[in-house]
Amino acid sequence: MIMALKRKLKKIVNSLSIFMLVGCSYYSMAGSIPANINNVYIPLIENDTAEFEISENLTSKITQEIAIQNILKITDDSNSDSTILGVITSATDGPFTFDSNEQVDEYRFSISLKILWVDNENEKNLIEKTFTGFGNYSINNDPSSDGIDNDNDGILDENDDDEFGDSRELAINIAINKIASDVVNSILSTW
Ligand SMILES: [Ca+2]
Ligand SMILES: [Ca+2]
Repeated sequence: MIMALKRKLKKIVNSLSIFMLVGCSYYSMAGSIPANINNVYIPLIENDTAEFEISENLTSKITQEIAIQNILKITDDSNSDSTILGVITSATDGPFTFDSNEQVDEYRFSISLKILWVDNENEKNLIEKTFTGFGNYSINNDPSSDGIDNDNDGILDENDDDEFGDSRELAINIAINKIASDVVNSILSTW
């Protein structure tokens, strides 16, 4: 199954290069989604990184967001109208900012996910794009009192209902939620 998907991915990437050579735009078939696309199959996102679990969490979050937005019917049948293939190409976790004593002030957890949304009947890409999400955190303080706007929404610490719990775990979830929301917006923008 995975091998078949990989072959398919490779085939798509190859045909994509040809498109790029002849100068066609490869991202987004702006305008309307093909009438033949009613459902989507979302296999487990591949993980090229050593960061375990984010693959399952990303896959279920993206699936959940598509279901909530009621964009496309989710199917577990690979003979679907369309397929979303994802590969986590990087996951980094490290010092992001330093204070005046050169001590780490903020850490940043960052994930990059390459997404292909494929029209299976016509064997073409509806979306081919890399999405990035990140969350900032402190290893010394709780997210609700670390002075960091962890989810980058302009609301800080105790004023933000989203800033609580384990700081690194929160940063990972923020990154995953951001990517899932951007993927859904990207699908919607092809309408
Ligand atoms: Ca915030
Ligand atoms: Ca905070």
